[in-house]
Amino acid sequence: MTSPRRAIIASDGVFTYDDLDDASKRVAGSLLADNDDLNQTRVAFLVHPSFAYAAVQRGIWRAGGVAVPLAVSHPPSELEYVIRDSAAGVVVADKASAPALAPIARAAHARLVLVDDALRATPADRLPHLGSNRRAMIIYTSGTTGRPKGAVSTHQIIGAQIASLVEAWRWTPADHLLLVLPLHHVHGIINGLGSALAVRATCEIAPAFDAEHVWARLSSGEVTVFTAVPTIYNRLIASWDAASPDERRRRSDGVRGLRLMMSGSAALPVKTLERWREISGHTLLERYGMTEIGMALSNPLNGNRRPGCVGAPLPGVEVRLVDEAGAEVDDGTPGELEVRGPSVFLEYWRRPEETSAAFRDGWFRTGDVAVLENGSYRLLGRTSVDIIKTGGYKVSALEIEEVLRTHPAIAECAVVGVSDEDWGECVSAAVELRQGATLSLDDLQQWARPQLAPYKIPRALQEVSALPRNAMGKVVKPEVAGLFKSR
Ligand code: MLC
Ligand code: AMP
Repeated sequence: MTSPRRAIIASDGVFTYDDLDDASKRVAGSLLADNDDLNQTRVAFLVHPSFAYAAVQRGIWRAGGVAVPLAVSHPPSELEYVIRDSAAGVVVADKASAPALAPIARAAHARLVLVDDALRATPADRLPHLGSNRRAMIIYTSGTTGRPKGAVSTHQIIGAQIASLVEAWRWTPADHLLLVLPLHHVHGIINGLGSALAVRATCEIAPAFDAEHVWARLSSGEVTVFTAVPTIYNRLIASWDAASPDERRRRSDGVRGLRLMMSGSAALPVKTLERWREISGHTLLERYGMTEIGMALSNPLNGNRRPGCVGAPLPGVEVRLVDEAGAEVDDGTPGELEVRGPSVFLEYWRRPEETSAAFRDGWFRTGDVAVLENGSYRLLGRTSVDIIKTGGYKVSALEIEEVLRTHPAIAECAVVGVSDEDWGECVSAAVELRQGATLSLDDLQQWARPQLAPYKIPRALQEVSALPRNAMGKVVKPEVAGLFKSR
């Protein structure tokens, strides 16, 4: 007799698909209490990457709720923003996050549920019928205006996003994914956990990224699929470089056995792609996606993966490149990338105007500029200078500036992304100080820590007597970025 298929391997144990079914029914039972259906109540949850995370996510869905994943790395002020903005009726916390979440949930009049209690609850005996057009998930994402917006997807949209990847990358039940990404963004949620569980493969979840642990697992011969951001590959390369010759050989021999290694969420430097190929024998499959659309473009599973390019549309996805007036451009001419199809999100939560501004004639405007060259798209940049990608995280310069302006020493500031080999871009702040004030980078970072996620905290600080401005008085961001590059 074969042993039952392992669904999840994580720090909280090894679990089968039956275990996951049972645990998610218990979570649903706990969430439903005396109700038949959560009727799209938002359930914000902060559960470290683990089996419990998957059980809670699925339990919320089975109870008819909308899953709102919270970020493990976020300080209380950012957690509170998401809980309030999503108007969460329930907040689910694991042991580590309960102390921070309890007062926030209380102040927001949301019911607090502890994961351990939910996993021990009586399984729901009757689960609601879930129409596929119901809202299922809200992922918070930074944009060019204001604070992060909640991108809403339905069960149908999530299904379409996953089905496209399963088809393109030929996921099968024999796959074994090593998942090291945070679970509040699509890369980890859809490309990782969602795809693996959709085909009943094994998903091995690391509590956090650790280069030595990842190398041990990649060279074990058990893992078949790995997906990560370029910064993670840079870290793995640095770890390989630091290893002994024997260890390097062992790692390189072991990693060759994987069937698929992917990179995304930020541009993969050609240097990283080439170095990884030398070390592992794999040409990373680079693909392009976004919170609002899931994945849109991918290099081929079989066939030529072109360095510096993100490939062609994934199954079910339509893309076009347009000029500023919305007219399609010719091949070889740069244009803004627009996306259409069943995997595009429904709306920004309770922001109808921003939702309608994000679409043009039914096409979602990504804000990314690309060019089509010999059938493969190459990304050239973004339409806004105020979006920064650092370590694969998207952050809004404007949001950080709003916070920095509340610092008592800062009169005015401008935040930019400065290119960086390790992080892609580094959050950097130029500041005009108030008369007589002084400010060190270290002091600024300490001060910002309770208010901003670690990846939003400035890594470079430049004091200026006056920010560079144009004739209209608007800060010229490329010139601000130049201040850091010239240092
Ligand atoms: C953290 N640190 C940073 C930083 N982030 N420094 C500069 N820039 C950043 N962006 C600092 C911390 O403050 C800390 O400093 C030190 O680095 C270690 O922090 P950490 O939190 O432990 O970082 P680490 O684990 O090393 O994180 C690196 C990482 C992580 C690459 C593993 O950034 C990560 O998981 N990125 C993936 C993000 C992701 O999944 N994006 C997908 C979005 S969806 P100190 O001084 O305190 O030691 C999307 C769509 C798509 O984009 O297409 O996929
Ligand atoms: P997010 O909003 O966090 O989902 O990030 C989406 C953004 O990440 C996209 O709009 C792109 O700017 C960027 N991105 C994703 N994949 C790639 C890639 N392969 N190359 C360059 N940029 C990418």
